[in-house]
Amino acid sequence: CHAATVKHERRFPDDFIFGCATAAYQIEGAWNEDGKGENIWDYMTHNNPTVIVDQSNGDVAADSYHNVERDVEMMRELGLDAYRFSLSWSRILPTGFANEVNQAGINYYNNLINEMLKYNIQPLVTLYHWDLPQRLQELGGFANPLIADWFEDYARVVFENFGDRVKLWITFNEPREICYEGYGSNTKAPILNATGVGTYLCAKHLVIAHAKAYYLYNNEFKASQGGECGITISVNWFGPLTDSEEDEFAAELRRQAEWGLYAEPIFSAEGGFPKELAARVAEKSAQQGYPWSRMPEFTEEEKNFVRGASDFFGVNHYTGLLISATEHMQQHPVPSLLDDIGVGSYVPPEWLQSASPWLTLSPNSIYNALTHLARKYNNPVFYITENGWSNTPSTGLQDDDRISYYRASFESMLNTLEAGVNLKGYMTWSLMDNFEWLLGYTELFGLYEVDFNSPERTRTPRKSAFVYKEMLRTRTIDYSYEPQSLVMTID
Ligand code: GBH
Repeated sequence: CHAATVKHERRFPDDFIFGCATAAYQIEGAWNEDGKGENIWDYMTHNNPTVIVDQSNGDVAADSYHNVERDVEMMRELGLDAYRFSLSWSRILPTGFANEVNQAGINYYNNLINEMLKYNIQPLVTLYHWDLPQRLQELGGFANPLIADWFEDYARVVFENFGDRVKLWITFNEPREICYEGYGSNTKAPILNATGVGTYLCAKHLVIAHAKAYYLYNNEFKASQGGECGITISVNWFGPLTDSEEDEFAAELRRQAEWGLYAEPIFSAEGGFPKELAARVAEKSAQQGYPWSRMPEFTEEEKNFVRGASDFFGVNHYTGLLISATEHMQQHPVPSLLDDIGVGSYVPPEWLQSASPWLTLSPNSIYNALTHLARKYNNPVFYITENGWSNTPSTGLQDDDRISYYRASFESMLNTLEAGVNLKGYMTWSLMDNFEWLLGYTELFGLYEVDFNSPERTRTPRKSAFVYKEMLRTRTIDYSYEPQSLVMTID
């Protein structure tokens, strides 16, 4: 019997969906072409350029608006099952409202979708990846409850135009980044910095907007179109620094503040905001002299409307932090989300560091995050809709750190699958280098390098592209695989 010599290779199931992700403002360019309206990133980068570290913007970006064929060719080179991209609201509805539909915008996305489908590449489409029409921002954006109706109108135009071919919909990309970074601090447009108030208002209105689009799809489109509609939330792993009860509770508070605020109303059995966090904010608000809690309440009707409103849980996962009740405390504005929870965070120096200060390789963090979510929310269908690693422009094509990171992610996903988590797919961030928000073009996440100095925005595969392609082909991790050359072909 040779049982002892049989090598057990861990493999992904054949129907596991592998792909790459991008977002409209970060790649499309053509910011004012063919009738596109202005969005909050156009507005902010044009009127307040110094907020971007290299004073750049997405006016041209990777120029994907003019590169549909090349973009799909890269997907074919990699052998992707799926490609996740986002729609630019103001390219489709220039005023933000559904009074006027821009046919040129519809045509661009039709061409992209049809080109992908020619080669059996499945579209996974995000309706909103941070680029709100500027006029809607002037009316309050996500601080105005009417955003739910405006978003529903937009979603209807989207489902009507693309739903015959798109079967996987994501309403919002990363509510935390929209609400906390955009409204509760100053690291995303519209940099409102309404600390301690903006985050919670936005959170409530956003999850209701999500639910409106979800029920619109469910009630009016699903029967004929047969797709699924979910939301993507950024879920990094926040574990306790020590195994003390205090640290465990501190980590739980941080999880509630980071993603529970958006996940709990939609995916929990009870609905509504996370309890411990809500209690904290109410208590602090009273101490601070507010006549009401800075965290708004849901009516029973709203709670029941939002609860259960998702066919799957999209997770953007990048990294982890260790959380302490007493150590590694930082200063935060008062009031603010982080002051409300008042916990410390720590990153062990031995974790591999990327070009982005916030991004390290946190061991087995996909497994930690997803098994936790699966336990908490009764094991819904999960897709990892982003996961990726940054380098600086000087790294060029030899991106060995990214390869180590992706291999670690694959190991952690295999652990996750073996634990019985209902994980169905995985998208890397990103197919190609792109405009990294406030960091401009100084931190790059692409499997393909983009030459931002060439008018053609030439795309060239990095070493990691070849390794990812091999992992997709074999559905496993071969640590000995080394690309012989960096010449890419379509197989
Ligand atoms: C994703 O967010 C986004 O969906 C995607 O658009 C983006 O390009 C990608 O990450 C890479 O960053 O600057 O220290 O204030 C991931 C979650 C949260 C990660 C905000 C970066 C910036 C923190 N992001 N964080 S900081």
